[in-house]
Amino acid sequence: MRTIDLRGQQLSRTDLLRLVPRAALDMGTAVDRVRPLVEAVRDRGEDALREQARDFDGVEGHALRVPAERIAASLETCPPEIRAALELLIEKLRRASAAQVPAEQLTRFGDGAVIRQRWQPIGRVGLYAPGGKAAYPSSVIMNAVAAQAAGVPELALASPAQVDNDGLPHEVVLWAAALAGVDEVYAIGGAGAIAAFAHGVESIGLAPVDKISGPGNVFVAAAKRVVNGVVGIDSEAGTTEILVIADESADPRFVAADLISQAEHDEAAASVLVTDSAELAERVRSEIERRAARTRHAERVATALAGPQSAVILVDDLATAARVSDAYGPEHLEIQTRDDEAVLARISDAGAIFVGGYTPVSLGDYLAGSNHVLPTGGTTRFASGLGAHTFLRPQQVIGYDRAALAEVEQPLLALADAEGLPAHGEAVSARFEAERAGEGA
Ligand code: HSO
Ligand code: ZN
Repeated sequence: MRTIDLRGQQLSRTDLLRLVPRAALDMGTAVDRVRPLVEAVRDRGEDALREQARDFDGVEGHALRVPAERIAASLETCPPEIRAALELLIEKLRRASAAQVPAEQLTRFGDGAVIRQRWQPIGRVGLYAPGGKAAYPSSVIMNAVAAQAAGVPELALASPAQVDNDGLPHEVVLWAAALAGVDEVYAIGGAGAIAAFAHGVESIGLAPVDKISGPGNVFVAAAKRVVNGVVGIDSEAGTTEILVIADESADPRFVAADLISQAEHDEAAASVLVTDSAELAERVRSEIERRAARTRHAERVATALAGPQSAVILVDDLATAARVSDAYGPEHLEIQTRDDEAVLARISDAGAIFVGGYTPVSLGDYLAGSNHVLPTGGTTRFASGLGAHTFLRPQQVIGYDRAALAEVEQPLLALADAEGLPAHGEAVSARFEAERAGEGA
């Protein structure tokens, strides 16, 4: 990991935005690469999907739609401890997701003037679970349970076809779909899946969705950006990032293990340590060296940690560490310091925040009860993680009676006049014309 030494410098927010490490492949480039794939699926449907499955997944002649019976039957091969773990995840996530559903709100401006704000679920949602370098049953559940908590009536799931599962998605993905109660599943991956959700694919009975959610690599995130507007999307949940703010009180073994854990996802994953302790930085480095060599995906981890997106950043104090973190806007932020709450109070931009030495990101990836589909690439400045709210739209329902309308008539006429739109005012006055004609007589 390279070192970025920011000590002894007065740095503005603009400086920090420039200095924080970022991935070599930016979203703009990824968007240019996936646009033709998305357009091919829009224009040629199933044929284009089959070409892409052959080129990217190495699969041909497979069923693009997984038969519902096959999803249910998959559970027969699910080992009991995995099933129990998936069920525990579902149960915890259901509780936390239910708490994300806001109650209907009522604002009264007098007796006959009421505004109701109701939260309306999206009608049909496409959920994506990646399947390239790993299988992601946990992501299936993160998506499905959040959508179900919102009351979404129709869910479709897509995950890449696997050579070693007869062109079906990973078997573990089918287990998760079965346990979460998702029975519309497609063996389609990457940008093609996003395009198929957005535009629909008639020949396989895939109707277009209203919103797409789910994590993926940078190309999946880019494809979501391309179809945004045709359909809604959740956040741009691209390649994983972890940023740890730690001081000398942190345990270097914990910090190292957590930085490695997210590097395991992808060569382009980002692991960043921000610390005011050069000594801790050194100890974390040697822990990483020791651990990273022994882990199963040692090569991938080494590439991710050596990449331009990963770094150890040295700062003068934890207040600066918080500013650096905000400039980065990490998907996952861990705080392991003497006073975590004080650091937390300084943080504005992060997808999810893991407080204290016993709250590793991988707890949140699986079983904290929180959702692991989170914004990346600095988009935490304006986007949030997935939750029931992702699938809900606030709708205002307005109801005024005659007296309440009469009460605002004059100021409304003044506004209509100010905007030069008199027919707007007349639409209100028209309701009182008959009465006034009577008065005048
Ligand atoms: N850390 C990933 C989620 C995940 N990890 C799934 C393991 N499985 C992105 O937040
Ligand atoms: Zn993870």
